[in-house]
Amino acid sequence: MKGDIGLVGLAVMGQNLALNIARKGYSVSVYNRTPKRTEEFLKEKVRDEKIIPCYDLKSFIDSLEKPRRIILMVKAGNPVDEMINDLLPYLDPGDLIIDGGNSHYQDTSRRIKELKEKKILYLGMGVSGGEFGALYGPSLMPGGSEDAYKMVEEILLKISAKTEDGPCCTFVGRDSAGHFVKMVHNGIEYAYMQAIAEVYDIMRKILNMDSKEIGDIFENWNNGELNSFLMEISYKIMRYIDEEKGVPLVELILDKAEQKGTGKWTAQSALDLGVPTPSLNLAVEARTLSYFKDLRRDLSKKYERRVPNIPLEKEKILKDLENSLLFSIFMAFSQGLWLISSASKALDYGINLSEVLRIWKGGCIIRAKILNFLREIINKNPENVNLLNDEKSLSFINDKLDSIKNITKIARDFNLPTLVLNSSLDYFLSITEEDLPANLIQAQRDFFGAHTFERKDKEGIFHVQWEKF
Ligand code: NBP
Repeated sequence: MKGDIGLVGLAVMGQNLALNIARKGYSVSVYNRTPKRTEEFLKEKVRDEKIIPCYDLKSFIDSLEKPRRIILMVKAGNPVDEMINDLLPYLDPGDLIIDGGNSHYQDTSRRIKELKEKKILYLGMGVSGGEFGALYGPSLMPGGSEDAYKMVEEILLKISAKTEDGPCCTFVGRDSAGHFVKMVHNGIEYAYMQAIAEVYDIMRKILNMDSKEIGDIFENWNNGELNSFLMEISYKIMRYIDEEKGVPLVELILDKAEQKGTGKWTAQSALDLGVPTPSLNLAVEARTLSYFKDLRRDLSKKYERRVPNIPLEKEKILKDLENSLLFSIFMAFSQGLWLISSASKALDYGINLSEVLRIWKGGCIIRAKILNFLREIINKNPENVNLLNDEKSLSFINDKLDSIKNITKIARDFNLPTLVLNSSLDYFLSITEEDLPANLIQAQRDFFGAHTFERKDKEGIFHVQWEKF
């Protein structure tokens, strides 16, 4: 038996993706740098799936149908380059490598160029959905050359998640478009998670709700407009009881958030491309701040906070919290899509935003009911780079504006940080304000650096001597 497709890297994602492909009727050759992992995979996970274990690269390559199609699911960064270099001597022109890891999009661009010279096709493919998604249907974001995509389209469509709008896989765009879109997906994911966490903080510390009660409210929200994977797992987390201590496990988890870099890359690329994404950026900062647990503990003792005696209407605050989450999530998606659209123009990706929203509807971590609403807005005017620029958005946002103002004010009064909720509101207030104080910034720049300025009252570029030396 020959392998229809090969997969390298049998950690959690690779194992599940291999099983998913094999369960769709394909034969899958697998290889892992450390043979023990392949042996364990075979023993513990593989049943009657057509999996061909290979323990050296030559037999792996020989086991594959030509032209060869090989998915890499190895750790992002150097391991991808090392693996490509190890594979190259065995490959023939026309063979295809697909990097399914979270590679930086600039690495993917470089690899596409390098491999094109060697006549090897390459796809950079974002895969979202974690281990469950990889096994039962991920959201797949392949980008590169369309010819390369055609070589694996059938398999990718079959293994991806399905919604009423079709399989959650499409050819995202040219060059590193797939990994760029996956990166921004993760940037939005950071903001989405942080917004939920900030709302949770207000519920537990200001409304004095316990985890079970918070779980019930989250479940209730999940049945409405906030329906989403992240809302669903959040209410399930609230109900999970630690066997040893008999209390909700979430209350025992140390408040230090880890990160693997895709959120930071999103913020960096937004800064490079000059697109405002404060909600995404502040979500990264929130994780970084959380990491300084010891310092926070020490400083919290020095700067004691008084709890104000303000009357609270719990039901109203809960409604405002639900609205604030919707508001912030809308802003996170709006910023992320603006970033994708700018990158698509700057890097000539040719990305279709409606298609991106469609393939995010199932399988991935940011799948959410709100995507239908966002897609309607994009479909009305595909050139609309800013989702706020729409009649439907206008009423959606106006309905929630008082709520987010109220919530961010209450959080301030009670000394609670709400980086993403605040930045979502400030982003909105900035982008919808005609007259910003940037005139003073320009004057200051011209004062100390002769950087010049434009004027409202006449055309031209100006500089004045603000002070006699
Ligand atoms: P990891 O990111 O933990 O990578 C482990 C795999 O990389 C193992 O198979 C390991 O082989 C292999 N590897 C390493 Br490390 N260095 C190597 C090298 N120099 N040459 C060859 N192989 C090497 O695995 P993962 O969590 O399954 O993720 C795989 C990819 O998918 C990553 O890029 C990740 O960011 C991305 N991703 C992960 C998730 C998720 O939920 N985990 C979701 C979406 C995307 P070994 O067994 O010999 O050490």
